[in-house]
Amino acid sequence: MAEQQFSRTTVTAALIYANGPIHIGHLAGCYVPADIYVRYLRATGHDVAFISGTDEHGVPITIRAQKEGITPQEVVDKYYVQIRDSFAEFGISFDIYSRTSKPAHHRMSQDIFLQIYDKGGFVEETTEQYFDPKAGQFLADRYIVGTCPVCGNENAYGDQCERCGSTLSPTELINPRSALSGETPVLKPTKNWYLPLDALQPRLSTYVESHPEWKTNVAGQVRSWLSEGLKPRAMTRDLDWGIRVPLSDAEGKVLYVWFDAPIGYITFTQEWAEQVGKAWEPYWKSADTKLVHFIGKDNIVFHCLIFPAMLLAEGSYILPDNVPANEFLNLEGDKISTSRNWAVWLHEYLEEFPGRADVLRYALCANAPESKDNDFTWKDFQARNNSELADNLGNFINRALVLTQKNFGGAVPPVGALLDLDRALLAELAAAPARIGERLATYRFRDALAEAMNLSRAGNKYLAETEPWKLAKSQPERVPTILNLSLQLAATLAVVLE
Ligand code: B3M
Ligand code: ZN
Repeated sequence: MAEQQFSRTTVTAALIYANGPIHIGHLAGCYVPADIYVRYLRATGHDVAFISGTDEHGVPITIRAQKEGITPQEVVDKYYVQIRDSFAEFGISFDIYSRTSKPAHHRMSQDIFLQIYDKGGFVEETTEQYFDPKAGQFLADRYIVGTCPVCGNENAYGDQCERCGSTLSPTELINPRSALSGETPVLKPTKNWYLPLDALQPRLSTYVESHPEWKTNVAGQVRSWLSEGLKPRAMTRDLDWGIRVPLSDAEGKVLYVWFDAPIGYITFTQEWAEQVGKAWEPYWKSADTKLVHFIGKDNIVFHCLIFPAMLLAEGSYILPDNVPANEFLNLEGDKISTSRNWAVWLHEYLEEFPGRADVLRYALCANAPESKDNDFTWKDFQARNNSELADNLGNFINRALVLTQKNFGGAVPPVGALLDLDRALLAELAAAPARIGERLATYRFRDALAEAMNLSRAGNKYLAETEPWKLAKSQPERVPTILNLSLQLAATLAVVLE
């Protein structure tokens, strides 16, 4: 579908759990590329909605609350504000940054659940689930840990193994234990509503096959899940923190957090559209809308298979056109970890380097884990700041502007007769925006940035070859042309880097 013409683009960036601050791994994996893509679309005159917010349900929130000795509501209130403010200061240009705890989102999630339910889209099933008698509650998702049946990781969660990426059900874990009490849980029957991913698999396969342009790291994961065969997945949970299941026989049950969270993209689009006086439906229901989800690689299955399955079951929504997920960014050779406090936290960076958000944006884009895991090191950050931003880009812009100031009082001088090297530079200038744009449009942000920096390099080479600072006496008629072209290049750099 690469050639399809779209009238508008809905761009989402993952709804991070409001259970901790933002770190550079989140930024490199999802938010910086999403922001670059949106800025590119806006700059080229596209109609775009850039949607994000916090995910405020699920076990990650209640576990955090237990750790901090506060209520789940206090957890999400605290981190929502911190996350929202640090993104704003960092310059991520969301159209809306909302939260899934809002009543409108509860209603939207329940409506979509009921739409699917009324169509007979769920399979109702009573199964034996793990229960912690000591804590007196069922152990969903991260409340239960055990050994991953796929890779042997001893600390896999009940819903997913973070080491190998497999999606799991609690009963698949070997040696399960409660994350609440550490006890071995008992099995107890309970009723839940399942999305029959097995029955939806043929339609999901057709959908995935219609997108051969997906990144190889994304397509590879998706194909491997499909080839293993999808299994029904419960969309409800026996928990008390979350959105109530809107059925009379579902007392004490909430929607699975991965059911309600992606619906947040829809709710927030609606909230944004109301604020700006637009209709929200075209952004989600028109075939000429391109829907793009930016996420990290641990969220691929949910965005490429489970959310599309929900949307197919509901029936009135478009499906994601692309899910350009990045891989992980490590820090100084070690996996970033919130629990081990091994991260560069965005709010701390902004305090330590006031006014220097763009240096971090630059380093994270230049070194983005687009096709494989990558490493962030402070040495590399320093080198990029000094030799790329200062010595290449800063040096060129500085020389072009200072020479213009000195020779022409800051006014743009006229172009005179052109030499071959002037024409070559103009040709490079003319070709650059399309070449960079083509890379941005196809989610190759590192390449796009490298091309922009090559343009700056070409500017330095041009100045080194023409040496306008030496020509005031010998060839004064050349100086206006050289500086005019240099300023054109500086302006182009400003636009493409913006
Ligand atoms: N909250 C996972 C995470 O924070 C999850 C993303 C939801 S996107 C709809 O990493
Ligand atoms: Zn595993």
